[in-house]
Amino acid sequence: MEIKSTTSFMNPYTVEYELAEGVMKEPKNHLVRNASAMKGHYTNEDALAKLIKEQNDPLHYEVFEGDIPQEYGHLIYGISKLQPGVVGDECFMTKGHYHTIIETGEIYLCLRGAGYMLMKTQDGQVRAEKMTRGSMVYVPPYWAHRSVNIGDVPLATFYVYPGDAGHNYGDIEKEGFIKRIFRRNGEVAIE
Ligand code: PAN
Ligand code: ZN
Repeated sequence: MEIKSTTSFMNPYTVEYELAEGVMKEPKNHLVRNASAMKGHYTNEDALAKLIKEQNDPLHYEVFEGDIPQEYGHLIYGISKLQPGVVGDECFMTKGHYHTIIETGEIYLCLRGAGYMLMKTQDGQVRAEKMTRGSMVYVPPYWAHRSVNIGDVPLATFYVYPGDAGHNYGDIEKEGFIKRIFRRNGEVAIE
């Protein structure tokens, strides 16, 4: 067996999920982003500052991940769990990113909650795919992606993407996503 320098050898293994709750049992990595990590992303900066102050910088979203080498050939998988809520009237969302290797896609399977996968290309195309339990969104290569929670419970998605993809947050911090998702009197608006 030839093992290439690009791709570490690993033994197969199994991970258990609590599918109804959207929980990965015994994740190896746990990333937490509180509301303060979202400065600059929402339209209403004052509403975000108020939320951070009044609720003592509450949890915004978490990522639970397996311990997979960030290498060509491997597949990085995990659960993204985004809290419900609004900043002003804009729905809670993740920062969003392009992959550093932009020719890499991603699969998202919604396990719990309701939301959108908001996507954009560098030349300004925008798409929003609805996610409810059982929806799988294919994020093709070249599309930046951000999850948005439009519901009242956490939005939990299972994702998998190529190990060497990497994350480019800087361009989204500069460009934004063009469209935003709001909730007003129970109605969802994409504007
Ligand atoms: C996901 C995201 C996760 C958190 O694992 O990283 O949902 O969102 P942000 O990365 O935008 O903070 C993914 O798309 N990985 O490539
Ligand atoms: Zn991604």
